[in-house]
Amino acid sequence: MNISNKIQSIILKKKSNICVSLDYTKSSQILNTVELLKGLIIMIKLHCDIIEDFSETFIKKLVSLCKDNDILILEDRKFADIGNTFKHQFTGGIFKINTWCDLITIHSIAGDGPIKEFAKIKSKEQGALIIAQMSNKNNLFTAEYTANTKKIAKENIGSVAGFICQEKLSSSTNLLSFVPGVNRHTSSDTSDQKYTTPECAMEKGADVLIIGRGIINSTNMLEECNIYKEIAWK
Ligand code: 5BU
Repeated sequence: MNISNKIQSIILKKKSNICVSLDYTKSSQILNTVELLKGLIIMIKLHCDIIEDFSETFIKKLVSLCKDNDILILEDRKFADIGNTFKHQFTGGIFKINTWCDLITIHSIAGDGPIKEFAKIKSKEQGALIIAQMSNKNNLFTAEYTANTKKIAKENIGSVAGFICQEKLSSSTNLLSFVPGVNRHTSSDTSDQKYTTPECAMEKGADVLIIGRGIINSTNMLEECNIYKEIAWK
């Protein structure tokens, strides 16, 4: 099964389209939160390079927990370099992202080079999300850049599973829309993040909602996650 089909089948099975962004610095926080929310979410998003105690033992535990509970792992590495450097960043260093991720994020600023490289080295079930729009204020994305990014995605269906975006960008079931910057309580953070509500993101055609602090900073994560899940499912 390709990754787009797998995502859709998990969404239907778990009646959820929630990806929780686990922007924690300690591996135990990640494992504990997945354990708590495992029935409500379909995906977790990581920034592996902010985890202070990243280790092989941790990632093995995480992969096994996620596999047992139909949770996909998205590494939000935002690759943006030439194909050859991408290859080393994806497969090498201390993270060896290719050995544990289901999905990665890639910028299209370098053109289709990194995507083409990814297609060569990825496993059959891995996919890339291409960043077509961002949520924060003052970003440099333009309509033309987004249109060119859509073109790269269409030409690389199979390795590209969808977009990181703020609205639905394709009617193809092979190119899903993943929307970050979702929060039901606030419209911004103390930095540059801009939030939309879960209702608004769904109205604009999101397939998957990516929610970080809206859930992980809540005093009752389970309840809060369930509220997002129910709003989006409705
Ligand atoms: P938050 O806590 O819900 O604000 O976290 C949002 C996450 O999504 C965080 O990990 C960001 O790096 C990520 N993100 C984003 O917020 N906006 C974007 O346009 C992209 C990624 Br691309």
